[in-house]
Amino acid sequence: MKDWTQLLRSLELRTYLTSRRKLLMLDYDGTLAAFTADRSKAYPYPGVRKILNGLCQSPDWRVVIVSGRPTADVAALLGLEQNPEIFGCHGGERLTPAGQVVRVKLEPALEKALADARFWAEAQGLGESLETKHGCLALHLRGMPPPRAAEVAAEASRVFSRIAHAAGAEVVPFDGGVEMRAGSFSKGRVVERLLAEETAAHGSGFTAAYLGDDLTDEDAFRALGNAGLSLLVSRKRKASLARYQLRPPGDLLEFLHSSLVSSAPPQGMGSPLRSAQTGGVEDDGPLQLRGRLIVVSNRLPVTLAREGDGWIVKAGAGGLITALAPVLRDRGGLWVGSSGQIRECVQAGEGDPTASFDRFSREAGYDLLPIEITEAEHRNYYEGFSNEIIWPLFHDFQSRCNFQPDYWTSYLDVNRKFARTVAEHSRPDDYVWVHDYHLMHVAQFLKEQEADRRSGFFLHIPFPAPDIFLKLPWRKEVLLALLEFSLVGFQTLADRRNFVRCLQVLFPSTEIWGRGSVVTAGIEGKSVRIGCFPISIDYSAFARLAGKRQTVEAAESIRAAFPQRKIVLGVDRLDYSKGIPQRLQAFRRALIRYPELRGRVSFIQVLVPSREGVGEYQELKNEIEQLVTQINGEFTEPGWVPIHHLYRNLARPELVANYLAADIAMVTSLRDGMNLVAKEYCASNVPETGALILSEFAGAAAQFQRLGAFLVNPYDIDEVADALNAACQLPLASRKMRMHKLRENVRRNNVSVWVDSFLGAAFSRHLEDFAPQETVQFHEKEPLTPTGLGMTRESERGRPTSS
Ligand code: ADQ
Repeated sequence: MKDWTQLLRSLELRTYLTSRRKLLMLDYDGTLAAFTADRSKAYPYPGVRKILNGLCQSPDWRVVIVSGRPTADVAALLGLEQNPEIFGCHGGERLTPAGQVVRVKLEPALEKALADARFWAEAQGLGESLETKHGCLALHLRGMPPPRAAEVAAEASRVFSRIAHAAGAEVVPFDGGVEMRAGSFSKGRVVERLLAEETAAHGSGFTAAYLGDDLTDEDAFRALGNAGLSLLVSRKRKASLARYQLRPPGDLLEFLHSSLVSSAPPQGMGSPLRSAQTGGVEDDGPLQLRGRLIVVSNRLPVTLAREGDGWIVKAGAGGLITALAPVLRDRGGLWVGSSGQIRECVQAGEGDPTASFDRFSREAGYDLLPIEITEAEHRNYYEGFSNEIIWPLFHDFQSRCNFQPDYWTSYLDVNRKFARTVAEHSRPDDYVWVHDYHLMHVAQFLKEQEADRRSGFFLHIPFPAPDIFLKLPWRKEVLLALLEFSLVGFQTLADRRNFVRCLQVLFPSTEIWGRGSVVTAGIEGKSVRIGCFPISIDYSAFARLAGKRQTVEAAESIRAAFPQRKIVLGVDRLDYSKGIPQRLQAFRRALIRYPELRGRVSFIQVLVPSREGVGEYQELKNEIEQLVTQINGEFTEPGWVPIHHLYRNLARPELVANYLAADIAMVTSLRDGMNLVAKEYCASNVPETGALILSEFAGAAAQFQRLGAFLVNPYDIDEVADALNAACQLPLASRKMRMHKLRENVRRNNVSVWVDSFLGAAFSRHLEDFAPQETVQFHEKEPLTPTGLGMTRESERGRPTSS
């Protein structure tokens, strides 16, 4: 059974809370109120009344209490301003919000059986412990010495059962006694009835949850099944049909409070941002973001295009902008970044596009603030320090580093320039979220300029182990600069651990507190939160596009160009970290080791031009082209060319059509922060027939390892060749099972969850809410020996379908 922190992060909770119509079914004793020796004093936990009062007034909610007690008892104990609907006596009576009581008619035989049972119990001297209810008789044993209670319970069960049998009544133990009741009364039936009523009124447009604590609630959990959230309210772990456990009263109150503010997601799911607007509870709730969100990145996430004589700014297609735009819009935020194009346009005499940024800002509902970067800065800060030092070093390519001191000074100057701009355009209550390795010193320079802002930093690329990081001539300065942020976020737990180890090596007095994915480090009087937040994509945007008729047709025409062949796809930005030559070598190796693949597999490698000004990238491009030519020269047969190489930027629909057409995606980076292509491929694979070969050294591997991706060491070309062969041979059912799990993972952890969890960690008082993340388990890799099932027949291959 999963706990509250897992429920908090679950899609189930999100789905439940975001539905228009919600049915909330609650047991009373043990669930909303603690058991007491005197049953007439079992009042709700403090805080419950206030929340239920709020929920009962909301038209979105139908709150129903389902109790074994008579309805009048429950109503009196609850003491709400307006009564919810109450089913008492296990469904034998119903109290409507208008105050009307409706009772189920009892059979004479049942009434006689109840009277006989009462007679027997009174004769045993148990009259004081009896509770007579409509259609039920309960014998309460709470407060009796345990051995005596067990003895009485056993005897009463035996006698009650004998009496009940002929009358069609039931005898059921409950937490604290034993009860005889009409056979047709059960909480499960109440749940079935409520679900039927809601379905009749709202079709599938409602969600449901049931909260209960004891044996009588198990019927309700069973009746609810997968139709809603089943929540066991209990301090102890116990066997139950419920899927989640809430510990009372803390978890219970948080759940109810999340329900009350459900127009905003609950704590840990971004509520710090949104509950401020919906009036969330302040005292023990999360810290609030009161000001605006200021996002800072090297480049603005927009593209500039010609429109007539002028320019038009369009939002980029990346997941980051999609996820952040609503938050920025809600809070009237600001995005600060360079736009090299402004300078280029002015220089080329094509006019000044600055005004088009203002126009974009007005329409988007948040501001774009372009920063001017000079050519020298571009060379030294961007191409130099960022891409000739930090990029290779952090990707473990230390021998590619060019540790030029000039690069360092330029890097600091540009970071200071960014900080100055942020300071000028922000206020003390704004939150500054800085992205990536180009801007690690922004918080430090904000402080230098006495601009006191809460700030967080997210590193999109890996963080290296100490033996590599220590090579950086400015290692202490970089670490100290990062410690000026109040939250530093990484893609994976392994990156976060590397960072902590580097701190411990360079600052031995470093102390780390906490567990889970966000911890706190104390260093030289400073404290900083350090967490891991695996980035993701806008899952539904990819899935939706992949389901469109035009995309499906485009995918079909790609497939038609490769008849009767498996399509293997690689999609990368041109970069040495992506391991493209090694992948081509592995493909060649597969054709040698598994000659039966020849003529049956076609490899499409899509490369997006990148950092074309940097010499190394030009060399890499040449190396890839030579390899493609060489392998094609070696294996091409009439009607079959092994490798198709595309060197261009693809528009999103074309990219998704390629994802949809591919049987296998190869993501074999030598090192990668996360790798979004892996996630995009899965999201786009709507028929769930594809297979993913994934590098162990991509951040995505930690999440995908146990879900059926083929994990490979990209340097081991034999292993990659084996994986390719195994993926080709994988039967349809296994492919479907694996891809389904992968897609579910991406769907649940989409980019909004990432934004929410980062900002949640920046503002939450409860860092323990952030559940631990997985790391790659190198010893758990599945063997890649051929399954012996042979190549899947073409007829088995799931065809893309339109939605
Ligand atoms: P990148 O190194 O750019 O990102 P990646 O995560 O794979 O790597 O993202 C590449 C993006 O480019 C994807 O969204 C993909 O769709 C797009 N793309 C690739 N080829 C394309 C083509 N030919 N045409 C159009 N689009 C193409 C850095 C880090 C990663 C980290 C991300 C996000 O290096 O490790 O995952 O940031 O944090």
